[in-house]
Amino acid sequence: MPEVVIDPMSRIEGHMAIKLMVEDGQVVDAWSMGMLWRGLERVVLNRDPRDAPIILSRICGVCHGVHRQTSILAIEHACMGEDYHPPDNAIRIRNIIEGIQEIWDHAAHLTVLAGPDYAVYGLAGKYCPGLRQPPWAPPTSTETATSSAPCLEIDINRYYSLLHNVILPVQKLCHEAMAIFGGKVPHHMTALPGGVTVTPSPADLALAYAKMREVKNIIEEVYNYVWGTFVPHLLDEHPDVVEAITNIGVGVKNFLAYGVCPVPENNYAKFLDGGVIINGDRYSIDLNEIEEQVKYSWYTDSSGGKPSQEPPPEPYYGKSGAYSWIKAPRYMGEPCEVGPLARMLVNNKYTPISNQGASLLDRVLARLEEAKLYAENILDWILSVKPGQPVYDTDFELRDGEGFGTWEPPRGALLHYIRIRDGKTAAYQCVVPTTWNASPRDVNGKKGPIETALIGTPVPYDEEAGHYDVINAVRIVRSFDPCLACAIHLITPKGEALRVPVTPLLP
Ligand code: NFE
Ligand code: MG
Repeated sequence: MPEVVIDPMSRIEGHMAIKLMVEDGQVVDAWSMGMLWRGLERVVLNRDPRDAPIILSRICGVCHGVHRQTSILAIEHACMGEDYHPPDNAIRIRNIIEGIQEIWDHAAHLTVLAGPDYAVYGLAGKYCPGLRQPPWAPPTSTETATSSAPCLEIDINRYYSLLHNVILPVQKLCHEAMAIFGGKVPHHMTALPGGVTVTPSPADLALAYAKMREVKNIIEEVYNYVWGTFVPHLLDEHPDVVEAITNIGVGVKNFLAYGVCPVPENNYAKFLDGGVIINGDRYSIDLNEIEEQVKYSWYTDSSGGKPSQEPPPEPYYGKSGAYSWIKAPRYMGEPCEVGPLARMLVNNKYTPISNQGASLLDRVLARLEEAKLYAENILDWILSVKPGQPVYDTDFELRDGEGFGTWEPPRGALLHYIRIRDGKTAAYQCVVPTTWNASPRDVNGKKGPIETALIGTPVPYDEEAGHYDVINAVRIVRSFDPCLACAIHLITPKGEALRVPVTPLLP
């Protein structure tokens, strides 16, 4: 049976590879592989716990703020207990930073991480001749799509126009606004256990408000175009395309979200709530139900377990049967999809177009839904900051204990766990969104969400080009917005360069 390997898979954000088994032009099996080994969970051990948020922010240059935030929440829980809240102003400023991160990041997805897959190729699975771009390179042709290819209205010129007139301005405004609250971007530096160190003046708030109002207007324009023109056009004129993109990329149909952004004005209820949907049933989150498995990961078998009990990850490259540096997190033993679609479904804020409850198209549209939600609310959050009121809790004290931080970065549910002993970090674990979505098989052989989503995808053999056309498989993987830097988060603790072949023998 033909094997098709897509490697590298991600445009930026670490090294991912996908292996497909193809039969009769369809994917019949799939393997998701994280091909980089990093290691920040080990780097923070035996250090002052307050180093952890600063070091762990460097897990990723894309969702940088979220690891700092989640680490801070874990430390606050460990030191001050489960019900601890820093001053309301600090919570508001942290929420604003998160909201801006979400909008910026969803725009990045459209800009480089997934957008070109739709601009350069037709939606129905055939690519537009003359517009194919080599991997990792900018498009070299500016020819418009031929009318014979099913490209709808999307072509490379429209993509460039979208990029220059919509997405880059949004990203620029977002970063300018985030720097007002975070001091700099990426890796903002104002949040710390006990609060934040920034005291925005009324003029700062007015400037941030003006920038984010502009962002809101642009996001709303895109949203209105997509729902007012693009989707109706698709449904009316191209039912075959709708059929195709709502029937592929369905996934495991289990969804998990921890919830995010406690709102002081609403008794600290989360702006987006947490919950888990397994086989259609809804549960509240119980962190004890989470386990990271390593049967198919390049770690020693004792490296897995519940996040509060796992030892630091011990690499075992070459382990028999293993094929990824990513672990396999499971909830009640089940693989779960995390991310915008999971959040929107858990919060009843999105109704899937696919009658299967999830699809490639639904994952993309849920991300847009979430961008609009943040853009609408962030203006009120900026207005809610009260200049002159405290931003730091002087009663915060570093104490021994253990704690969880949970949060919702753009790509989904994020958990950090810390144990503090004798004033030092004695144990640390991060269970990261892409670890869930891009996970390999588990002890029971259950595939991860991306692996499952790929099954059944049409991968026709292109006689003329002499290879399989994998664009739909690529789109499905990228609809999860994978970030491998986040998913693996490890470097060698001795600071030595570690060399491994990036295309090892596969099982
Ligand atoms: Ni590197 Fe990240 C987000 C986190 S994904 S981007 O969003 O945490 O695994
Ligand atoms: Mg981890």
